[in-house]
Amino acid sequence: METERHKRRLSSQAMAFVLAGGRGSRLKELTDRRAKPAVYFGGKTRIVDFALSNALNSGIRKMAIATQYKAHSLIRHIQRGWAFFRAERNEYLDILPASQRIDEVNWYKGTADAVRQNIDIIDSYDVEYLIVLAGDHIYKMDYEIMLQHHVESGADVTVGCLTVPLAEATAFGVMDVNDDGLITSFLEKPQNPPHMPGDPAHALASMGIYVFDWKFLRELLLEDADDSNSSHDFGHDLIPYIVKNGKAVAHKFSDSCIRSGLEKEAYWRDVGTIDAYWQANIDLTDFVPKLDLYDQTWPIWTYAEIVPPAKFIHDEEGRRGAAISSLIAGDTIISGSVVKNSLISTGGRLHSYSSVTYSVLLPHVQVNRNARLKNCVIDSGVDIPAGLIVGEDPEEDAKWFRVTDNGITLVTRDMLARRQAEL
Ligand code: ADQ
Ligand code: ADP
Repeated sequence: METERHKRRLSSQAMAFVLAGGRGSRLKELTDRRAKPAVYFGGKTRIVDFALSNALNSGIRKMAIATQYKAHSLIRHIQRGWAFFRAERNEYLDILPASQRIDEVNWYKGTADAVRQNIDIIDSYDVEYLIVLAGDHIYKMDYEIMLQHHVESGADVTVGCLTVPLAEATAFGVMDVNDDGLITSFLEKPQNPPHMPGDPAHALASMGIYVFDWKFLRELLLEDADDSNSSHDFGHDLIPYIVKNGKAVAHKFSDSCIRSGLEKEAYWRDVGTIDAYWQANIDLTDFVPKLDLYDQTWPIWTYAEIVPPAKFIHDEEGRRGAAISSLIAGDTIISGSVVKNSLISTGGRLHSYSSVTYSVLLPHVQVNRNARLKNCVIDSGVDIPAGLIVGEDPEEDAKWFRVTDNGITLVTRDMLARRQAEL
């Protein structure tokens, strides 16, 4: 039965709580100095912009972002790019670094503890629903649809989920669901994940995003805080507890995409490893990428400096500077260099006789004369020396840089400094 409550836009009664405290250690040196949500993606944006933009585009105007690990560049980014929320319009975005506000002993012990330590702040916004998001995934999703599903089903918690290859399921919360969409079992990162009924190659995995009635979650967090056996984590503790003792409902990402009409094909990436990160970036150079960053109905907002346009020039010898099938951000100068199937972020400087192929360059990378980069991820601020060739001889590259099993090479400032010092 449809009630008045159903008719109101649920996003206006919801707060998004974005978890952004984890390191994302599988991204290796890319997260040595910044948290995974602060890692650049797609030539202009950072990973966290996707969850925040989804919340904004879904109509949510109360948000909080919990930070912990190496949060400086993340906080700076949020302050510069997301400072347009106005209290006068009942809009809020709070940055909540772990700051021992409650018990003066503990930093955020786990994801649930990050919410628990901020109960008073959430209370002050007087919201009906809390939507817990991870700040480290690339996808577009209309959370209003998930909120509607939550209210319609009367669930204690609604868990976003998608199918993943069974071999990858050990990195996820894996669930069983009955015909009514009720979650009947939930195993966090199981060593031997169960497959989906009738589909031995796939498992149903949690996206790590949850909708709760705030009153319900508030009670549960207080109980959990007193439980000495709990690690105070949604995936390990709270979700399995509700599956056993309450009503947990699965919200399928693919169904959600169809209902919202947002995506032709459900697209979600964890970009948790160098290989996955490289691939998801390079996918954007496809003729028709699965992730459409140019969709004006669902803009991905970010902070970007106002800079001069990208410039492509012939060098003094008349060699043409060109980019093909590539994404080139502003303030980039490509002079007598050839770029193919690559992303060049803000402030790139590419000099004569150099080439960049199937590579992801983060902001302010300089590629000097005669350097050749192939299948690389180059961290921000790296100055590639003249004549350096990366991506053609994995054994040589591995002496100085990180080369993945799939042959992708990550180069950071520290790695190059070590190389320069030893050569
Ligand atoms: P993981 O992503 O492995 O699994 P976790 O490392 O807890 O879980 O990170 C979840 C989110 O919380 C990330 O955005 C991270 O940055 C943040 N985070 C981690 N520790 C934090 C802390 N102490 N304070 C604040 N934020 C913190 C989760 C679920 C799985 C699900 C996957 C989907 O537990 O069930 O399958 O997400 O990727
Ligand atoms: P961004 O993520 O914006 O590219 P930078 O790459 O410039 O930021 O730096 C990432 C993080 O590393 C920032 O938080 C910065 O303060 C920190 N940082 C930069 N240089 C150093 C250094 N030499 N030692 C320790 N931390 C550093």
